[in-house]
Amino acid sequence: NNIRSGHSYEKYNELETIYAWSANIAAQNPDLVSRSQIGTSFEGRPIYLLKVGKPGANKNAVFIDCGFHAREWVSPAFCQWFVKEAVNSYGSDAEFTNLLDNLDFYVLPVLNVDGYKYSWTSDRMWRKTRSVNQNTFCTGTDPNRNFAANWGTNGATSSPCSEVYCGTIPESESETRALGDFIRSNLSSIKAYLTVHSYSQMLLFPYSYKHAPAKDYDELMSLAEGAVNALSSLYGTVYTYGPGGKTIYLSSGGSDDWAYDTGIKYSFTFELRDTGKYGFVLPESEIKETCEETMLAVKYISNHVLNNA
Ligand code: PAY
Ligand code: ZN
Repeated sequence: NNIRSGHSYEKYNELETIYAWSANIAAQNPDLVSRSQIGTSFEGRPIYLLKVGKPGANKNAVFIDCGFHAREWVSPAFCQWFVKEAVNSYGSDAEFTNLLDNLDFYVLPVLNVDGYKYSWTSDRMWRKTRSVNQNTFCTGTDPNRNFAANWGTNGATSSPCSEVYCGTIPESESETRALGDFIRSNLSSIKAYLTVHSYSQMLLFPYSYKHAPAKDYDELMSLAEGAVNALSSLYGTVYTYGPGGKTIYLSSGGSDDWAYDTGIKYSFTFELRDTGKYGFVLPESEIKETCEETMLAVKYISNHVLNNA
């Protein structure tokens, strides 16, 4: 696909390439895709959001973000893949066409744009944002510890040098604030919140900040089971699933718990391939299979949202 020379769905793309790709795919599919800027990063970069779906009145929406953590490169690759599949499937694949006719998908290809850039130029293992902290040379806040969900407690610290630094206040980061503001402004339509990370091969739902079960535990557990079964049906990839706090570890300030407590029932964190062999440095040769299998889980959840929300 030569939308732009240099862009490839089966490679990791630089930030500028993703920016150009997002402009182009919107320009080339105006009936299905539109791009807006929901904020600006600490270092001044735009944070773009794609709205994907056939325009219509009173549509419910599924929100998908990628690139919270800089080093999790397969995550932005998935968001790009999702938009490609949507535009290629509309009008030819009955299931996806139905989803796009009846739901909007908000796709945020890279939230932590400064961190993503830094992971290409300076430190492949960078995780956090790139905001400057007071009284230290340590840089950045963990965007997934920076939301108002038991903020600053389990699995987070107030030490700016930590990889899980929670920031000075909830949504202290321009990136998390932009996300929070957009979701609060569109709360009546957004029925699902999907945040895409790597790695571990897990599908997590609230809560991560405590062991107590969420009110919707039974429905979320069976939805996660169905989504994971769909995912595994393609290549046999083994996923574990369950509440974050019991399935991976306790952590506070996560966007999934915040979205859930804000009223978005269908709130999930995907941890894509692998289970640690390559970890964050998943080879490009696995992008295609990773994205294809993840599509099945996302479509499974979206169908449930369409039929139940
Ligand atoms: O919802 O429980 C949750 C989030 C858990 C993730 C987090 O720590 O924010 C899990 C990690 C991530 O994707 O950032 C997992 C990776 C492998 C890590 O850095 O430990
Ligand atoms: Zn992550």
